[in-house]
This record gives sequence, structure tokens and C-alpha cells, in this order.
Amino acid sequence: MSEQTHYRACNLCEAICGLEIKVRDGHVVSIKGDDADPLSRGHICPKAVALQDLHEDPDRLRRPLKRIGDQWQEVGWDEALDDIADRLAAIHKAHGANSVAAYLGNPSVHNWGNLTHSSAFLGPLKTRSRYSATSVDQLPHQLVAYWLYGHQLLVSVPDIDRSRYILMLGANPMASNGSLWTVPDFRERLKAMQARGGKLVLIDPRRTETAAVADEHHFVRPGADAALLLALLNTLFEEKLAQPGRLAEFTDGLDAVAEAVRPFTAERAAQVCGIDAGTICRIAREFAASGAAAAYGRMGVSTQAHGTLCQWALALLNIVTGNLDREGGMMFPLPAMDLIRGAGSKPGHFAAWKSRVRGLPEFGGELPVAALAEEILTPGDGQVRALVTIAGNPVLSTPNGRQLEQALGTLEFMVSIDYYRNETTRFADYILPPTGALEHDHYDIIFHHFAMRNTARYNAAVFPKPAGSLHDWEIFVRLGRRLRARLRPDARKPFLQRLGARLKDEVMLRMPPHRLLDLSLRRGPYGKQAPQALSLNSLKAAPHGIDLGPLQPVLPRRLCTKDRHIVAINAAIAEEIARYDRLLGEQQAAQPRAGELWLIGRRHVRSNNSWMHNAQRLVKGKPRHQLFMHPQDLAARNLVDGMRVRVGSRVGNVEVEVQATEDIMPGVVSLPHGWGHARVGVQQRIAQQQPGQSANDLTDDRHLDVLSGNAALNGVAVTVEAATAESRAA
Ligand SMILES: Nc1nc2c(c(=O)[nH]1)N[C@H]1C(S)=C(S)[C@@H](COP(=O)(O)OP(=O)(O)OC[C@H]3O[C@@H](n4cnc5c(=O)[nH]c(N)nc54)[C@H](O)[C@@H]3O)O[C@H]1N2
Ligand SMILES: Nc1nc2c(c(=O)[nH]1)N[C@H]1C(S)=C(S)[C@@H](COP(=O)(O)OP(=O)(O)OC[C@H]3O[C@@H](n4cnc5c(=O)[nH]c(N)nc54)[C@H](O)[C@@H]3O)O[C@H]1N2
Ligand code: SF4
Ligand SMILES: [Mo]
Repeated sequence: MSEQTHYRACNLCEAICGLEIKVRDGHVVSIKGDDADPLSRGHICPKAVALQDLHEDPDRLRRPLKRIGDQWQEVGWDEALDDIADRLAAIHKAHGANSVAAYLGNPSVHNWGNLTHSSAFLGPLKTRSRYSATSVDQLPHQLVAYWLYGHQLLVSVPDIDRSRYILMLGANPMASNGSLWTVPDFRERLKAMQARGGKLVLIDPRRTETAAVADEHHFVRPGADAALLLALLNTLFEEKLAQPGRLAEFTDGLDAVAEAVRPFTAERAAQVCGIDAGTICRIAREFAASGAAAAYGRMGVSTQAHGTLCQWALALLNIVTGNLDREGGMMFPLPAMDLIRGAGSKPGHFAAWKSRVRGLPEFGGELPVAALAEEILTPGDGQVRALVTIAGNPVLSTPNGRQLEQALGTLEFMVSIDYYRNETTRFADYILPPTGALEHDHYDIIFHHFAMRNTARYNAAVFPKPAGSLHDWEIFVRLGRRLRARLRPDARKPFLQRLGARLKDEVMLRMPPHRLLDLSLRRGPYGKQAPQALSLNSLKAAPHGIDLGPLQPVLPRRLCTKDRHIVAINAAIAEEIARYDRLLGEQQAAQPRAGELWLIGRRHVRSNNSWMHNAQRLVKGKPRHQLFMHPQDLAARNLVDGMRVRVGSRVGNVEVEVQATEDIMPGVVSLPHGWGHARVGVQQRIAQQQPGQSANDLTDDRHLDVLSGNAALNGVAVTVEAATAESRAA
């Protein structure tokens, strides 16, 4: 057969780069950047090529697996789906809806069928025991967007192509390629900004790959950003630099904000965060004077003890300087398939109920995943007895993974929809493998909501669906049907309502994702706009994607709050600021005890969370999972570079190799997450050759952002000592 060229966006990270994939005889011949993609303009990273490895990986599951003891057996789809529905329904009936929990992992938002159809399966379960990777990630962003702008997805992004100043905290786009900020080719865009006289100021406890290209980098003590951010705000108010401009017409509560941040002087913040007062004041002044500035923060300021406060303060920096919704500042994308204004929009809700054991608040129908293990392990009414995981690996990705592992072993039933037998799915009674990424069509529903330019792109599958396989969304539909038959979730409703719900269901179930896309595109903001009214057909005719132009101001129109006003501060934030003020007063924030160090995480461009270490071409070369530590901290403990050390926290220990580096703040150590593959029952043969250790065997399920319940994965107190001979032998 001759060679064919396919165009397809990469679904591995948030940059959604366009790819040009050449195939012959059912095999990938090459993967390159698609120069004609209006968003990524040819950019790719090394992970794109690993799509081929994923496609060909002999460890990738192709048939449902059933576990009997520690043996795995291939079974047919119908047999598996029937038994799963029976078992889930039985537990549901015996112990109530909340006894069945679900966890949705990160690739759920990168695979559009999961977004459109997971409710077909999870809907009939009607469980409040819902968890996802959101609460080890961006929960504070969503909560703040919901509070300020009335919708959890109304998130603003730096308009880098027109910006003159970016203040960045706790993000490393040179490794991550951007997050809650779809910005393929960050490096070139930054260079262009710098050539225009623009400046990137980075705040991070590690001198990262992004620090290397920034104009200024400042070390900050882990978890102490809130002090810095509140002091920046206070300086703006004190020096009369708070000029919200047109935003003032529809922003309420700015006087209350000024009042609330008054205790946070630059001098006081300097003591806490380690950045001197002069620098703090200078950054505030430069930010206000720029006229096109964006304050942005990601994982380092979300997954820490004051994540929500940090995200709120960042938003307020943009608002009070008039940079929100302004060209070159922080702007809101307007995606072609719009989940904010579209039918079935979910603005969010907060603390409508609490977790059973610890009373943590729900957000948007999900509980913080840091509570999952205790919900399984604690007996009583509502105890979780069955678990469904979809595209996730919480044993490696959520705090106190060892405790979760122990909990999973006690479940009555577990099913995982995943194509790997990984550290989590090995506990399942069934693993249901969906089609691989190149075997289904693709449209990015989520990341166009966070993109620095408005574009739209639909691509057909590269390879036909293999015989006897199912897409994720088809698995959901089949399981959902079976569950409905067994649980009859609407049985108590009046006949007509039941019929209505049934019909709506059937329509949804018969609608593949591309039909839903077509409807949404036609109803969306570009559905009627000449010359290129968007529909599925117009996207099919443009396989490189369609450019919809740079971001435009959208406020106050797009606000989802009452009266379309920004709610600058609410009671919860005001209370949190007061609590933080007290913590600082008692010297309890960001204060390690003698001998302790702060653990933070790290990402690498050749690694993707927990699941791409089975690609030889990504993991080859020197290991990348050492503990980074400052030479000063090594010397203080009589340790040397390259030694094996034992790292301990409240919840556990790991032994790892230590690497000395001046690029980390003294008092801080860094270990990447997603490693720790040396566990019995895992089947990822390449990953197991170089397993590393899991950072989440150290992170603490009790260490949270108090406001949201988001896990504080950064700024965990640890000790480091030499690994003993006997522990090494063990
Ligand atoms: N200490 C620490 N912990 C962290 C982080 C950190 O920075 N530090 N980061 C956190 C963040 S931001 C995230 S997002 C989480 C990620 O945490 P998780 O989402 O729990 O884990 P992943 O490693 O993304 O695992 C993804 C799984 O999905 C499967 N998969 C991939 N594609 C598909 C698909 O299309 N369909 C299905 N059904 N399965 C698929 C893969 O085989 C893999 O098993 O980790 C979090 N944990
Ligand atoms: N190559 C690659 N790309 C990825 C991923 C991946 O695993 N690999 N994962 C994807 C996912 S799921 C996500 S969510 C994104 C994450 O995208 P980013 O947030 O851009 O990536 P991180 O590397 O987690 O960056 C967090 C930074 O915060 C710093 N930090 C830690 N603690 C603190 C603190 O207390 N204060 C401050 N100011 N900084 C702190 C860390 O040193 C680190 O540099 O990346 C995505 N892209
Ligand atoms: S940066 Fe790499 S992993 Fe992310 S979308 Fe682009 S090619 Fe894929
Ligand atoms: Mo993430």
C-alpha cells in the first residue's frame, strides 16, 4: 500500500499541537509538526513521536481483562460488561448510590468521547462519591473563576503575542508546554515578546528550564506565594497604582479588597517568602506601568497550602491594574464549541455537600481526591465499596498513594477503563481497554477554552477502529444501558417524565461525539459568522484547523454572575485572608522545623504524568527521577552527590538517588511525580526497568489548600538522610 498523510492534533498535553502523521500498511512511518496549524505553527515536542510507541506498545491492552486472584484472563466484551453491571448494581442496591465511587484521570479531558459520554455511564449511578485529577491540579483556578466570574471554565490566559510583561509563578512551560494556557511554541512566542521589549519575571523555588529563558527569576519559599501576592496588591493600593479602568464599571468590592490586603506590607512578605521588599515594590510598579501585563500562576501555586488564595490574588492583580480582558493582558478565549454559553453549561457549585469522613467540600459535584482512601477505609453508612477508574492512576498521582493502594485492596469491586495494567488498575476486577488515540477522531473540547488564540480543529481517526474494540464513549454507553436496566434510576418519576428522560437518553446514546460537535459548532459563537460559518463539514474541509483570530475583549458580556458584575471578594476569601494574617502573626505559615526540608515536584519534557514511561525513546538516557538538593543542604547532612538517600515525611519513606544542584533554593528538595513502577502486577515492561519512586508516597493526604480541599503537593515537610546499608539491601 502507498504512504498516506494524516493531519491530527496531539492529545498528550494542553498545547494541542498539530501533527503530520505518515502511515503505511497500518504502521506509523513518521510524526512531524504540522506547519499549517494556525495555533501550533509546526511546533512539537519529543512526546508527539511517542504516539507511535503507544500505538504499537505490546503492553497496551486490546481485550478486556478479568482478574482472578493474581491471574488475568482475557474475556469477551459482553461477558465483562454484563458482570460489571451486575456487580455494580448489586452494591448500589445493597449499600446506596454513594457506595460506588468514580475517579476520572487527566486523559479524560484530552479524549473528547470521555467528555461527551462519560455521563451515560456515571449518570445512572447517581453517586456523590465522584473524584478526579482536578483536586490534585487546577481546582483553585476553577473555584476562583466560579466565584469571580460566575463560571468554573471562565479562565483567563496571558495574551503573550501582544503582552509586554508576564509575571509567572509556579509554572514551567518550557517543560510542561503550558497549562490552563494552551500556548504551543511558548519559546518562540516568548522570544518575540522579548524582542518587543517585553519581560518575563518568574517566581519559583527552582531555577527551572523556564527560568533559563526568563528575564528575571526569584526563588520563593514553597507555599509562601500568598504573602508575596497580597503584598503586591497592597503596594498597588498604597501607591495609588490600582487603576482598573473600564473594569471598574462592572467590578464590585475593590474597596473591600484594599482593606483586606492592608496588613500585608512588602517588608512583612519579604520575611515570609524570601524575596526582598524592594524587589516586591519594584515588581508591583513595573506591572502597573506596563499597560499590557499578565499575572499567571500554575501548579506551584495551585497545589500548595494556599492555592485558592494565590489564584484569587493573581486574578485581582490583573483586575486592579486593568489588565484583565485587555489586549496583552489576561484575556478570555472564545471557543467554537463553547461550554460556557452552550446548552448544558455547568457554571459550578461549591460546598453543596461535604465528604462523609472529613467534611471536605464538593466542587462542581466532585469531592477532593485526598479523601478517597479514608472514604474506602472508614466503615459506616455511605462507605465506598466499589470503585470505577477512568483514564487515571491515582496510586501514583494522589497524595499518600500507599494508603490508597491499601484501600484499593479492600474494595468489594473495582473496574478500570484504561489500556494499561498500571499501579492502580492492577487492583481492578476488570480492566476495559478502549481504542488508542490514533484509532478515534479528535476535537479538543476543553483546551480551546484556555488557548491564547481562537482556533478550531477536527481530525478523523488515523487508523480504523480494530475489529472487536470499543471507544471509551462506546464502553460508557454500553455500561450505562446495562446499569439503567438494573437500577431503573427514574423508576419513581411520573410516567411522562420517565418517557422524556428515556428519549433524551436514547438520543444522547445514539449520538457519537462528532454529531454533538456539529450541533455545538452551529449553535456556537462562530456558527453563523460569514465567511466560514463553522460546522463539522467546514472543519472536515480544513484538516490543519481554522484560525478564528487573536483573543478579543469579551467582558462584561461573557460574565455568568448576577447582573454581569465581577465579584472581587466574597466572605470565604475575606476569611481566608484573615486566617492567613493570623498564621503569619503566629509564624506558622511556610515555617519548616529544624532539620526539615520542603519537598516540591517537577516535570520534564520527555515524561508525562505517570503513563508514558513505557516508551523507550522517551525514557532512554540518564535517569530523570533523582531528588534535587542544594549542595549546602547535602553538606549539612554529610551527604554527597549521587548517593542513595532516604526521604521521609509524615506518611512514608522512599529511597532515591540524590543529585546536587545550585539550581534549587537551599532548604528545598524536588522529586518528580509519576514514577514508582516497581509494583507487583504492573505490566509496563520498559517502565519497570527504570521504575523510580513515587513522590506521592511522601505527599500527605492531610496537607491541603484549606479553602478548596485541593491537595498541597508542593511544600511538603520532609527529612533526608543517608540510606542505611540494611535498607539498601532490603
Ligand atoms: N506529587 C505530585 N502529584 C501529582 C502532580 C504533581 O505535580 N505532583 N500532578 C497532578 C496532575 S496536574 C495530574 S493531571 C495528575 C494526573 O493523574 P492521573 O490522571 O490519575 O494519572 P495519569 O498519569 O495521567 O494516568 C492516566 C491513565 O490514563 C490512561 N489513558 C490514557 N489515555 C487514555 C484514554 O484515552 N482513555 C482511557 N480510558 N485511558 C487512557 C493511561 O493508560 C494512564 O493509565 O497527577 C497529579 N499528581
Ligand atoms: N512534559 C510534560 N508536560 C506536561 C505534563 C507532564 O507530566 N510532562 N503534565 C501536564 C499537566 S497534567 C499539567 S497540570 C501541566 C502543569 O504545568 P506547569 O504548572 O507549567 O508545570 P510544573 O512543572 O508542574 O510547574 C510547577 C512549577 O512550580 C514550582 N513550584 C513548586 N512549589 C512552588 C511554590 O510553592 N511556589 C512557586 N511559586 N512555585 C512552586 C515548581 O518548581 C515547578 O517549576 O503540565 C502538563 N504538561
Ligand atoms: S507539546 Fe508535545 S505533547 Fe504537548 S501537544 Fe505538543 S507535541 Fe503533544
Ligand atoms: Mo494536570
